[in-house]
Amino acid sequence: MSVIISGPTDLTPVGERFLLYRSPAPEFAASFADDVRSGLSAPQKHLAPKYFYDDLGSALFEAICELPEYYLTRTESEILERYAPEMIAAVAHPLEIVEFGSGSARKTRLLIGAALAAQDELLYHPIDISSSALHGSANALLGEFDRLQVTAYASDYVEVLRSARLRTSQRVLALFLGSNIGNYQPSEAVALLGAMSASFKPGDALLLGVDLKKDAAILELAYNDPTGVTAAFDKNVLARINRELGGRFDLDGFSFAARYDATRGSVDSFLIAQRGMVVPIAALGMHVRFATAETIHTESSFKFDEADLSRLAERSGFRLQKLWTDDERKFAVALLVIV
Ligand code: AVI
Repeated sequence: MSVIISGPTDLTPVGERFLLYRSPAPEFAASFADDVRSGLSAPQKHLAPKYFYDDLGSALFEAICELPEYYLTRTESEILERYAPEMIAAVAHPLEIVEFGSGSARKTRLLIGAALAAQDELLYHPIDISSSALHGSANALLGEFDRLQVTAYASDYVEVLRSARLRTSQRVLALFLGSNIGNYQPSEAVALLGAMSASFKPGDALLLGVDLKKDAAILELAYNDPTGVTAAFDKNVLARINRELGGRFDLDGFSFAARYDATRGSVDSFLIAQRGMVVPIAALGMHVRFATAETIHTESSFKFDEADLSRLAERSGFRLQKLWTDDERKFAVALLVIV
């Protein structure tokens, strides 16, 4: 299969079947500084979870996925292992796969394999903030599947959607796996899925991986893991401020806790100041003041039931067509179709 570059000229050929788009870096650097400034100036201090994922943060997240308490990744893989052919068969062919936040794409190979069992060739468009993750996953997948072609986007997926940079020509099966949608506040989730449905055609589909509502103790243990990997993952955002913005956070001065709020359906993560302190951040020319026990909200991880999913689909231009779950109904992969 040969690669034809048409349309956007900002795609760079990396290999015979691999094109890469790289978002201009300065945009990200500027938004990190702006978001840290506004988040740490707010009455309830907050930092956006997307900033967890520099190289160290991504490695810590991979470690979280291996924790016995963090059942999400494992359970989603089980569901895909069992139902990938059924999922692919539920969408018309030939299809292209677009993946938002592809990461290592380890689970995606199950869907790619199932798609290539149903059609001769496949175009896969992974979108991820980390270009090293894209290189690693694309090379592994291209080595495994010789009828696969990859056009990767090293960028924030909101930016890719906003810039209308994504070019697809066949039926699209989009993937947003790993409960990533859970890290958006409900109105943001509607806006993001709405942008996805607006970018594709009626009949195109989205496979959405979501963590299901369940007992608070199980949910909280998945985040308050006893080995402290999740705490290190959260504190890495402070380390990142130190490294990239000249911050002087003492990481030992903060503890970590995650609590399930059943009313909102969200596990909320916080870094908690262990004493009063003033933290300078040189690049921002600011000093951040903390009282003892003051919190920084670092992440919400929303959980869903079927009614939540139907509502989310309806509000964002989709219809919930099918739900695949594991035997214990811990996690679900939902097929949403654009109406
Ligand atoms: C990526 N995201 C779905 C994870 C979650 O479960 O909210 C991130 C995470 N945070 C702590 N552990 C895992």
